[in-house]
Formats: sequence, structure tokens, C-alpha cells
Amino acid sequence: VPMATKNSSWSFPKGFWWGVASAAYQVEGAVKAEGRGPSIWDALLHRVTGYSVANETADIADNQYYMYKQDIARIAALGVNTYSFSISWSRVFPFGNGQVNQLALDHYDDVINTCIEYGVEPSVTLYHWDLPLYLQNSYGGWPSSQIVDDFVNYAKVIFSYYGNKVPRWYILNEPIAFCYDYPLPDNYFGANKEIPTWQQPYWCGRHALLAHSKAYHLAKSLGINGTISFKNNGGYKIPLTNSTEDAKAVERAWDFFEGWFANPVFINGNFPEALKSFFASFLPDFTDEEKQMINGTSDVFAHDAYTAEFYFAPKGGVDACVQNISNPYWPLCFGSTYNNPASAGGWVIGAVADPLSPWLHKTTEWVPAFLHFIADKWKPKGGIAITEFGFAEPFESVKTNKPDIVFDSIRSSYYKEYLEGILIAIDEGVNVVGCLAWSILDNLEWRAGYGSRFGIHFYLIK
Ligand code: GBH
Repeated sequence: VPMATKNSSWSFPKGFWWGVASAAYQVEGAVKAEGRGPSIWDALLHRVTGYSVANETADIADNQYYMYKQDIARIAALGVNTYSFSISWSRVFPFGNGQVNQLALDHYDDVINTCIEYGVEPSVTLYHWDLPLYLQNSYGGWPSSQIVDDFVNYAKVIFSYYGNKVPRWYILNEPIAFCYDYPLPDNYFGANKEIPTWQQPYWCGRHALLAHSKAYHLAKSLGINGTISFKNNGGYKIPLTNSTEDAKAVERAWDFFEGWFANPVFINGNFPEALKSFFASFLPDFTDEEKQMINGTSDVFAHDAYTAEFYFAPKGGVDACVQNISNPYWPLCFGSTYNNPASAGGWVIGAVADPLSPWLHKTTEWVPAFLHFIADKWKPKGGIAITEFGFAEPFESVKTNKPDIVFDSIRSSYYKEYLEGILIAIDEGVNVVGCLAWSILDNLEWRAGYGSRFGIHFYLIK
């Protein structure tokens, strides 16, 4: 991995998108305002004890539904050229489909217009995990094929209404996360009962690809001329040892995570071979028509890349595990470690409060290698955008001390080194078209509640 070398004469290419990001559910608050319907996350955080670490909710969050003008003014004052935010589906369609809520369309119209007035280009994500609760409860959400038409119907309203005011679109945020990382609690009342729990992530992934690609083609047919991309996510994968088995585990992990969506969208409309053989016993193949529809539906390779992690083979090796394909825990054919192995030179661990894994490290030295890897493996024609990167600073004392200014020195060096890594990759010939810092404000970090602070603006939430 090349080390960042300083060269102060370097600069980002002309037209580079240089922005900050957020997502509707994490910043808006106003969950009952102006006709918004509930999303699954309202139900999870309000009704499932312990789903977020301290049972915090998004009811108020950053109040951005009301404060967006101030927030956009701050973004403009930072000097960045784009703001990436998402639209809440259950504001626009309180029941997921059916009656459109005009107040919601007016609201986002004003958000978009305010960005434009300030010279900040709006980047819009249609879906950042906040599924209308009604769709979860009526047919079980993403594992059901019914989601596809409902999503495309929603996408049609959004693309038609805002059209060419928006230069960059992301259709779905991180299906790996909403399909695989956040399974609904067992016996959750809106859960799909027809599909075994262990299969649900993969049905969700199948429908995500169909919904994404249909929405992509629909937007193109409506004459949308902004870039429209698939927003994937995942960290850089490093073998724990130099054994052949650990190298295989890394390859399997690329297939299983990024490749699950990036192979269909960028290579051939279909899953990587290892996934195909895993899926064979329960998931229908895509038809040739579907493959054709899915392939090529991303104008840039949009990737949310925060960290790196080590992968290793299970006991008995990767292939022995894969042969046991009936094992629903197939992902365990590779393991990952969040420890801080001395071989990595001692990574600084991010202060995330997620209940399941301390997934974040300050590992900026891999950035050029990761960008090369994406360029070589998926060969995106429109280049690569890092659509989220950021770091959670530990702020143990702020709640009691309530300082006016907090110094986020670890995050600052993360950003500086990450950007140096991007410059190095650009200098080495990788086409990187933009990057978006997560996040503009501290916000509701899903299961971590307000316990993880990614904001470059500190928000004294409590
Ligand atoms: C991004 O995902 C999200 O797009 C964004 O909304 C979020 O604010 C940001 O991360 C920072 O957290 O609950 O222990 O299972 C990055 C990928 C996928 C990393 C889900 C954390 C869950 C950990 N994330 N994963 S856990």
C-alpha cells in the first residue's frame, strides 16, 4: 500500500464534487409533521426495547425539517459544492403508495431550491433505509416482490417532480446494510412470514436490484440528465495472514459484500459465482431480460468507504465451508476481525456505539489501494465517487462539560489523510470524481442512537 506522500502543489480536478452528506431519518426530526407517515425505523426505535443502545429515537434529531435553511447556509459557508441528503418516502407517500402528500413535495422542493440559491448542488438519495411502515406491515417490506412496483412508483414521482434541478441521484443507499446488517428482530410484527428469516436478506437484495434498475431506466426515459448511481458500501479487505486460505476468504468477502450488488450492476447483471451457487437452492435466477435490465445501471461507482478490516478463513478452509451450502450461516465462510492487530501498525478505533460491532478504524493508508481495486475489478466507466467517508471522534466529556468548541483532532487527521489518499490515486490514474464527508452534523446514528458522533458540526443533542 503506497504511503501518503505530501505534495502541496496537488489539487483536485476541476468539477470534483466536494461535499457533505446526511440522510432524512437521521437529521430531520418532525416525524409527525405535515402528514408524514411512520417508517420502520420509528417502530423499531419506539417499540423494540434495546434496538438502539439507549432507546433513543429520531423524533427531534437535528430538527432539519425546520432548520434546513440554516444548515444549508452553513454548508455554503464551508465552501463545499454539494450537499447530499435523502428524501423520506413516508413523507411523500405516508402509506408507501396511493395518495401523494403535496406538503412533502413542496418541502423538498424548497430544500433543493435553497441549495441552488446558495450555489450548493443538491445530491439526492431516494431511499436511505426509512421504509414506510405500512409497506412493512402489509406485505413484509423488501423481502416481498411487491416492493418493486411500489418503489418504482415513488421514484417516478420524485424524478418527475424535481427533474433536472438535481445533478446527481442515488437510488438506494447501501442495500448491504438495509438487507443484511439490520434484520428485523425475531417475531417482529411486520416481518415477512413466508420466507425463512435466514433467506430474507437475499430476497431483499434481489428486489433491491430490480427496483434500482427499473427506477434507473425510468429516470432515463423521463429525460433526467443528472448522473444516477448505485450507492454501495464496504471497507477495504485485508487478509489476516499471508496464507492462501486467508486470501480466499478476502476474495469471498468481496464477492459476498460489494460484489453482491456491484457485479450485477457493473459486470453482467448477475451475482458472483460463489453467491450464485449459494443462492441456487432457494432464489430464482434472474431472467436474461432482467440481467440486461440490471447491467449498466450506475453512471458512477458510488461507494461509501469508511474503514478497512481483516478477513480470515474458517477452520477447515473456505472451500470446505462453501461445500456445506445448506448452512444458512454461509457468510461465516469468512471471518473478519475488528481487533487492532499489531501488523496494522495499531489502528485507532472509532468511537461508534453500535451494539453489534466496533466496525470503524482510522485506516486511511489503504485509500489508494482500495480505489485501484475498485477501478480494476468493476471498471466503472464514469469513475468512482466516495459518497460517504468519515470518523466518529470519542467525546466522553462533552455532555458534562458542554464546551463551546470541541476539537476533533482524530477526525481532522482522518479527513486530511483520506483526501491525500484520493489525490495519490488520482495522480496514479484512477478516475475519482468526488467525495462526500459523513456527516455535516452529529445525528441519529441508527442503532447507536446519538452515541456515535460523525458530525463536522458538533450538536449538543442532550
Ligand atoms: C453509513 O453506513 C450509513 O449510510 C449512514 O447512514 C451512517 O450514519 C454512517 O454509515 C455512519 O455510521 O449495528 O453493529 O451491525 C456505513 C456502513 C453499515 C456500518 C451498518 C455499520 C452496522 C453496524 N454501516 N453497520 S451494527
